[in-house]
Amino acid sequence: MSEESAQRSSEAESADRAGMPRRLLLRLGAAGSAAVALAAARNTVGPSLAQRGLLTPDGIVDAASITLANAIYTEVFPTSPLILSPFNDLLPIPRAMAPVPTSEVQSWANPPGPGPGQQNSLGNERHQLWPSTIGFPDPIVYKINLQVADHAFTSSQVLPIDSHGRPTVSFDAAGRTYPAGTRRTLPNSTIYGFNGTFPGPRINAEYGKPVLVRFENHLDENPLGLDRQDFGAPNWSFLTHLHNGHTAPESDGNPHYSMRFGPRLQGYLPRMWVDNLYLNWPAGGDDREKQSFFWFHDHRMDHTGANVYKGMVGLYPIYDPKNGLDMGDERQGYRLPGVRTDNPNGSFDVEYDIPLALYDCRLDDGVTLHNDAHDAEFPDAHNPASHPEWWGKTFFRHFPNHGFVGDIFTVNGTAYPVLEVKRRKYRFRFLDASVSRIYEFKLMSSTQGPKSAVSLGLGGDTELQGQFRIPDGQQCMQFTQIAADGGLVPFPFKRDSFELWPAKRREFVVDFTRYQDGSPTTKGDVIYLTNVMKMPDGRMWSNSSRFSSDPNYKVPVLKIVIGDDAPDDSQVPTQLRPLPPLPANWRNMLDNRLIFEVTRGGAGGEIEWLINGKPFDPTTVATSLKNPAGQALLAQPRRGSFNLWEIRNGGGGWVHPFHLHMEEHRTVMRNGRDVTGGGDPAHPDDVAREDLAALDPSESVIVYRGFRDFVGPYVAHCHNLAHEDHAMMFGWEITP
Ligand SMILES: [Cu+2]
Repeated sequence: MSEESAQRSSEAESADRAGMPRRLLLRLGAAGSAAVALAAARNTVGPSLAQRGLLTPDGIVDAASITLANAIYTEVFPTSPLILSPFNDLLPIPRAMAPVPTSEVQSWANPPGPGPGQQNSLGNERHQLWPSTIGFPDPIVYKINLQVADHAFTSSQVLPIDSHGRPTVSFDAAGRTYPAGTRRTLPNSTIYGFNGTFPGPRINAEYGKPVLVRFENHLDENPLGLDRQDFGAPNWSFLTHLHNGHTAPESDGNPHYSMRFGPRLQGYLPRMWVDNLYLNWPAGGDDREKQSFFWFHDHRMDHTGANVYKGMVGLYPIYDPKNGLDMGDERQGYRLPGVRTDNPNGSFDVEYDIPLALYDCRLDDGVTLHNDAHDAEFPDAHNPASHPEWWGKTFFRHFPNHGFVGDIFTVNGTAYPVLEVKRRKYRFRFLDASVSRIYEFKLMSSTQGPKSAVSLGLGGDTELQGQFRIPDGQQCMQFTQIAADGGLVPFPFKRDSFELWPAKRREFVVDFTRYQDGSPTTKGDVIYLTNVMKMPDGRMWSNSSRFSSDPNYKVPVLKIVIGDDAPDDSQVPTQLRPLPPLPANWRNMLDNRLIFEVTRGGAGGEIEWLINGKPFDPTTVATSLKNPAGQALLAQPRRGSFNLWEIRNGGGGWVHPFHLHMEEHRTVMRNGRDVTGGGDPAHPDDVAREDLAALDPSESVIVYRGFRDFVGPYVAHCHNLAHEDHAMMFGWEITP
């Protein structure tokens, strides 16, 4: 969409809702906004399909359209060039971002504050709950600009290869062609990044100390004159969600909110800003609801996957200073690994406490056709076409069918990095920031070291995914899990491997002084963080430890080198954070539960993925399937209530990482079995608080959760971002 047409649609959106103030809309609820819903659905279900004449006047894709829509997908991906010197670039470890000094904030033309119109640049919102209301100090202020920038995934030279692993031709932006066998240096990829970096800034937060981030859109500026290619929200809008902060709707960055309030668009356009207020306050003020690792990422409707893949990822570990329990100081509280340094600028850093954000990508080979249902939104690309001028830069297809998996695996923005550790314990905070890929990690040693899959005679897209193997890799250490999505678990537990689904966080302590057989490590020893899950496409894995493991699929993603001894005051505690109470009579709530079934629809295209048979409608709340009590309830809980929600995977051989915003849940039943006394062995984290339900094919979970402290619109959705962007999402709302 051009800037001009973005402006036009912005005006149209505003006109649609002119004179309809927020409170009125809230009161109108689902029934009253039905008319608005229909109009909005036409705008949001699929502009590109509409432009191609594939939408019928009533907004339903007809049978002929389905055939056409299916015909316009190209599910062929390029093979990325082979990285020739992996495991040489150092793992980037983001330092804590500096807050904006108070004096500077006060000099802003529109400083943050609790008053009417102070929450965004449109002047139409206020913060629902300013920190003083709950006895908290004013927020620490950060400023993050959305920027066009460039990023290098590796400093290594590369060898262009085809899907059989054979050397092939390559290209450059100047129109030159290089013969097969020519080693190349990669061009930087264009990113849309928080402050222009990937991953974006890291904010080290603390409970009791609210944070306000002013996100400001500068994506209309392109100072380096970079090629924007054909993905990323076409109108350059953004919508930032702190996953899974206990946050008021206006700061939550979700499209059920943004289409109705605030920007009244899928996201905030260039030159707009929004103040997201993160109270760093646990749900219900209950310490047992405290979490430990958030991330902030784009949530712009219809282009979340593209925007996240284009770089909109930031890290937000949250510490708990109360009684020194988890404040980044291993000498007190739970004594988890971490040595804290308070910086003069008000931030703090914690050594031995390292976030690891996993992200897979593909680089353009210059010959693969760019072709999908979104092409009309990027007219400058003249798709369907191949783009030799983009050779070596990130390749993305919106791909409503199978999702999107890359063949280069990166950690903290660097492909196949190396980390030197001291001989002591570390805390690792894992995050899957990938569009669709699920990982399963083990810690392995290897005498022979990594070999390229090509050099082992392997070929074909699936076998080349990950590029490298450690054929003689053997598990040598265990992980001690200390946290899941929802924060510290009640008791640490050991794991030989763990799965990491999109948007999931898992935290582990790893002791680098000893191997699992008890023998000591020595300086210079090498350990590989190794992915053993083979996932050929976004549907699901073909091989993992749980299902037909492939002993040959051992892809090293991070090389860890043992260094010198270092003091270690940390301990692995026997107990961590207790779970919030589950009412003894929770089974009595089963009949009245809300039921949401995620399925693959028959319509394809923009509305391929459905919940309870419907594509996402941002203007209204979803309706539950009929529950055992015979009711089809609206997803409209009252503030302060608790309920059971069932999420069903409607089958078809797909897995779905299903995410519910705003409060952590606890799984009470999986596949009809009570798991409160101990999880399903396949899902050991069911005993933890989570915000993401991992659903194997045809599985169902029933979760218990609360709806506290705020009112207004939220969403729940599949976090396979290709599914989310093609309508597998629903709106829900907390009413006063
Ligand atoms: Cu899904």
